Amino acid sequence: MQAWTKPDIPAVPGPARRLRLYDTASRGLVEVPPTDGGTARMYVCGITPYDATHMGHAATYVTFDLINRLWRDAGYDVSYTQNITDVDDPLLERATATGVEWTDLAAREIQLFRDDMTALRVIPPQHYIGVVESIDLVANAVEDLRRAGAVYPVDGDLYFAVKADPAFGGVSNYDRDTMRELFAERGGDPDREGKQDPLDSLLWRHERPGEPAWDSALGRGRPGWHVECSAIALKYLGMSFDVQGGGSDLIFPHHEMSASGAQVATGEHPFARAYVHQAMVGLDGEKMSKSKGNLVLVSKERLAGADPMAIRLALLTHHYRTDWFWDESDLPDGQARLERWRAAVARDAGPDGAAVVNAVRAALTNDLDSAGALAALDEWAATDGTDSQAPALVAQACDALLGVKL
Ligand code: 5CA
Ligand code: ZN
Repeated sequence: MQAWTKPDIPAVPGPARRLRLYDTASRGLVEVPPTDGGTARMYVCGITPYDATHMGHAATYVTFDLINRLWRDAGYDVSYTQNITDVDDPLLERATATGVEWTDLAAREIQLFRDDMTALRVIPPQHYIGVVESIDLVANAVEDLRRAGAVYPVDGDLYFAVKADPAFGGVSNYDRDTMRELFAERGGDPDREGKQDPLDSLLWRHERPGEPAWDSALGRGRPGWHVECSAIALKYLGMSFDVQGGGSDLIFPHHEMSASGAQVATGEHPFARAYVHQAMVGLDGEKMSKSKGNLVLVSKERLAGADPMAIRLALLTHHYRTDWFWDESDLPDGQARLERWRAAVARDAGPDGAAVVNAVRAALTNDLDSAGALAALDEWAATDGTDSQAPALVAQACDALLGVKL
């Protein structure tokens, strides 16, 4: 699948820093990649394209964009893969409910997502991979699991036996009761009869009337959700890549299951070196979600005249590991900050540019302290100084490190 337009990324002078991120699996900060130089590899779970990009999605993709930018700043080549869940129950249900072809709905929403990402200056992945174009890949991944003895049928569907992975549970660290509850809430089927363990997850769903299906060695049907991300990540990144990312709603079951699937299929561990999760963005006291419909949409705000850089700044005000609620003052505040910074970089001189860039790098590489980075820049913008190089340097750093073009 074609991704979207890559923004320019200026090089920023001065010493870069190594990135430390909070890893959900080990419950602590880890340095990723663990060594200097070479390629840093990241997989971020992409959209299910049945509705437009909301501020929660945007927060997620901007967070992982910061990681991408900090790695590039530190001299790594970045290999970035993102999937698109372009066939799954919620998409098919929405298409039926609104009387459109599911393929048309997906194509329309994917294009809107590309436009939103381009406007927000998010660096595109090198591999932007849909499930529909990966049916054989996913079917082969299920075959690999079958060879590893981890697959059994239930009424013609195929299931992954979680007991095949001795490390199962090690991504989320949740207890069984919590896992079971979240599994039921997030697309799982703990109570289906015929399963060996309530937590076993669907790998392949045999064809049902009125549903899309593809021929494969597994029979006619379509892939389950989790195995799509194991298969796509393994093909484009390989095992033990640096960062597996997504929103915290994916910790369980999705990231637990996709890690287990890859670990059992390859006999290697771990799937990823760090599991990094963006906290949930909500509206009016509830998680923002396509299924609830309580959405603030990036495209709608853009259409109403919002500067995408003000949207980006509004998102960056919040630390990625803290849940927060979108508020109607967020966008005007982002716009006001953008204008202050634009005026500041238009000056002939300002306070020490190298010092503020150093402070921005220090904050961001410390588990993406974007609020700390913004505070350093706010202070720089509000202070007079004599460094005539500073305005250009600060504008470059905002662009390259924060993705905010002034
Ligand atoms: N296609 C799957 C991942 S394989 C999926 O979760 N799609 S999604 O469209 O529902 O979400 C896309 C991305 O945005 C995921 O990484 C998800 O965790 C994240 N996300 C969804 N809602 C929010 C929210 N309210 N706040 C922050 N991130 C969110
Ligand atoms: Zn995923």
